[in-house]
Amino acid sequence: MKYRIRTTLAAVAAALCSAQAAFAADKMALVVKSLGNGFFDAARQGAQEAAKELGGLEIVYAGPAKATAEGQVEIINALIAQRVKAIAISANDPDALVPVLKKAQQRGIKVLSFDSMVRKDGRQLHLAPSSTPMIGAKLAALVLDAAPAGGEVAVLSATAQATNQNAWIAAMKTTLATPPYAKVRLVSVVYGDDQTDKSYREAQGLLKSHPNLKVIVAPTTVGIAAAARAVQDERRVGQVFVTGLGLPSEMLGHVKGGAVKSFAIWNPVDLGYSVVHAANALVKGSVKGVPGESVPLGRVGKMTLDASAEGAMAEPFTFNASNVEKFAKMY
Ligand code: RAM
Repeated sequence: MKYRIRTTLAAVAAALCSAQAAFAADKMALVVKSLGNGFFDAARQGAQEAAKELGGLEIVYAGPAKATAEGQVEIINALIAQRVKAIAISANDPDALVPVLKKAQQRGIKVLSFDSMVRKDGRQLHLAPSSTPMIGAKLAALVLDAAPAGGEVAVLSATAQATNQNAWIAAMKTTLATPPYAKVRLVSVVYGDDQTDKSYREAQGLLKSHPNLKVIVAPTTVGIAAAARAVQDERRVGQVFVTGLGLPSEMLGHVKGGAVKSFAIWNPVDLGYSVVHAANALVKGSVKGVPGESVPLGRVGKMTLDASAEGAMAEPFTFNASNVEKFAKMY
């Protein structure tokens, strides 16, 4: 009996394998700003979870070594040749990718941006992690949490062309111009290009050129970790506080070490998961990317597209010594 069950199982497994070979899985590409970024690694994990849940999908994860639009253009051309069904991209430039993404759409590929937006005519919809004004207000609140008496503040961003960081910095400036922030003075904005080394050097430069600096606010997970390390290495813990958008797993040591009091982020696993659900709805034709549409995001819920076919996932969540350890195990 036992033997017969085993044989049957083996036969079923063999049948499944040949069925899989006969009906090759649909390929869906997740194109990230650059490889080696923990934020996108977490998004990839979520994308794979969604692919498994939906079935018959294969995630092609790709990104250039450095966060440039040129690198992403090359990748998209290769993906067009591979006949992927959908391309979900976190863009290194809102405009430079539009021509190649239009070409992809002409070949029947569904295109959406997530995290960092592509201009409206280059994609069908955009999945933002959270609303831009909300992220801007959160960054400003974090600055005041780091330096309640105000003082000099500098921004360490990602690349100068990044749609998401530029929009968040603009929104933060709007909030900083309101009365509760009268004592906060923004002295500099520098770019670490989402490279650890360059971000570290830029943070060191800020510490040198602004001896009275109170806060470095980095709206990038790569930048915030590098800035915290620079503050620690330069023995400025307690004088200069680092805040912004970070991964609990990468910030735990810096919260414990005192360079960071608090920071924020949304769940990057959920972001990757949600974008695959949105891409799948475009491929299936149940979502077209028109304003007002409701886009199903699986276990995350749904989002409604605004007049620019943009939707937001969730509110940013704040971390500090009370909760960072728990979330560090997740992302
Ligand atoms: C970096 C990237 C990404 C951004 C996060 C917060 O990992 O720049 O685009 O969303 O930071």
